[in-house]
Amino acid sequence: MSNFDPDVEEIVDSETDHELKEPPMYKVMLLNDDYTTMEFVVEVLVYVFKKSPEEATRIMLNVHRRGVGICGIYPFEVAETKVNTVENLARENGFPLKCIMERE
Ligand code: TYC
Repeated sequence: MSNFDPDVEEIVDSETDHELKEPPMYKVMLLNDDYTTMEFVVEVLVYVFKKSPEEATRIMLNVHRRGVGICGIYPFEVAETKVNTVENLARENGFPLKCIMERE
């Protein structure tokens, strides 16, 4: 009996491809809360996520209305650094702002 299974072959190929060419990407998201000021969230989006003030305001309002919103999509270590930077800035400024990452 042959072990050849075209579906398995396909999966192995695409996993190998993935590791060689495309690092796994992570969505970095802000969560809404009742205490962090809108101004601080906009500053974080400009400073950490390099958004224009207009785009930062749009993302902040989206998070404010919907509870969660995407700030950007990055490789693991970049995403992790941004999450840590946001949480450190929030803590230093006395805000409970939460930033999370999730594999794409
Ligand atoms: N809801 C906050 C307020 O009304 C603003 C806010 C927006 C907080 C986005 C966190 O990720 C956030 N001051």
